[in-house]
Amino acid sequence: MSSADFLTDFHHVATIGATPRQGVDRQAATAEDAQSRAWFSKWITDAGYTLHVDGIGNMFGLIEWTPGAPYVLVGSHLDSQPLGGRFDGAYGVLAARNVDELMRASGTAPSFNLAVVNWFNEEGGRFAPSVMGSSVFAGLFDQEKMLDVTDLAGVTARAALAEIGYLGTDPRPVTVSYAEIHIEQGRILEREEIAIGVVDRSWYTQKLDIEVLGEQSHTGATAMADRHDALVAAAKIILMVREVTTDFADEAIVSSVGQLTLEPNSPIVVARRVRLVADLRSGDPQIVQTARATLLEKIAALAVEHDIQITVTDFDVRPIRYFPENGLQLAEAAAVRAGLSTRRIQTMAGHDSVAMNTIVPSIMLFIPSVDGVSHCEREFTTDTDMVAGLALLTEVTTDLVNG
Ligand code: HGY
Ligand code: MN
Ligand code: MN
Ligand code: MN
Repeated sequence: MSSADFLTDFHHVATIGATPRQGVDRQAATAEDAQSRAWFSKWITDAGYTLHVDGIGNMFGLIEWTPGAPYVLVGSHLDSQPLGGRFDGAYGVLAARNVDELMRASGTAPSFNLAVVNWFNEEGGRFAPSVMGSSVFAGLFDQEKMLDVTDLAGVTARAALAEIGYLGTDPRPVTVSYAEIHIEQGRILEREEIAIGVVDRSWYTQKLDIEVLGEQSHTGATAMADRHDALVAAAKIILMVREVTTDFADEAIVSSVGQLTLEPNSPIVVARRVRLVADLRSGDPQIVQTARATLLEKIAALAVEHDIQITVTDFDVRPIRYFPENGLQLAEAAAVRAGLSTRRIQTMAGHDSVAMNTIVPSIMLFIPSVDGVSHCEREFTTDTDMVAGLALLTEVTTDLVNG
């Protein structure tokens, strides 16, 4: 495998579930996800790896150089957001698969074996919460509960995985360490013209599940004074979620409502029910807590003003997690060998490595995102930056495997 082979493979995978504007739509356990999984399975087995699929659809390609030795796990995710980017996740899976052929022969049998992983449902667009497969692997989420999670059409993750033939029963590899490379999805590396971000910690993130219950009525016959319009109140909440960030320094907290469901969603009916999901993230947990308290206060006042019922439930709460110092230094030393500039960086996006880091020492690496955009079809990273990252991941993995 050469970096040219890697690029050929990467640009081929970008055609699976491709969208009209150079994005991909491979939501977890959809037919498009199944296509990328089928490609991954063939690619892994053709290369002589053993394929395991576990009980939550995580896919592992195992190479056993040293019988009985535990595994260094390297990978990311092939699933995407709706109309998402073709680099998010897929880059890390493709890079991982190429590492074994590029690793420098150390002459002695490696201390550990290598496993390449494609995690189930990292994105959480169809089945919430995100980072699902790796969080089950790490014991952070209960597998059966996650398999019972439903999408907006009421389909369970279990049924969806069974439908595409990836509800597995294979054992999970005994893992000693984890490495992942990923696009930054922000604009720091690009702005500072740095080749590699070495992730030292994650942000504090949490979501608010907000249900607004008004009263369904006729948009024509109902007097305005008699309307209890759930959508009007929901609209005010959406603005509040954005405006609360102005209580703090610029970019100290980020928040948006990204998902809204509306009932009955008829042009001649005043809305009865709206469900909103708000995503709050900050480098400082206290800021999120303060913003949350402000929102709850304002929402309570809104419910009285509009004489409607509003319920707010916290979910998907993720504390800041720190990556181990020796892993950071291993990555930085490898980058020096590879001739790549680095800086330490806090990730604002969720990643499988953040889950894995709760059970084994993990290393998370970023390469630049053009314009810092992601989770959209415009997401872009250059071949040069991807190949540089592949070289670094190879160096890091060689070190990890040789122990
Ligand atoms: O949760 C996240 O931030 C990730 O992109 N799924
Ligand atoms: Mn990702
Ligand atoms: Mn993502
Ligand atoms: Mn992610």
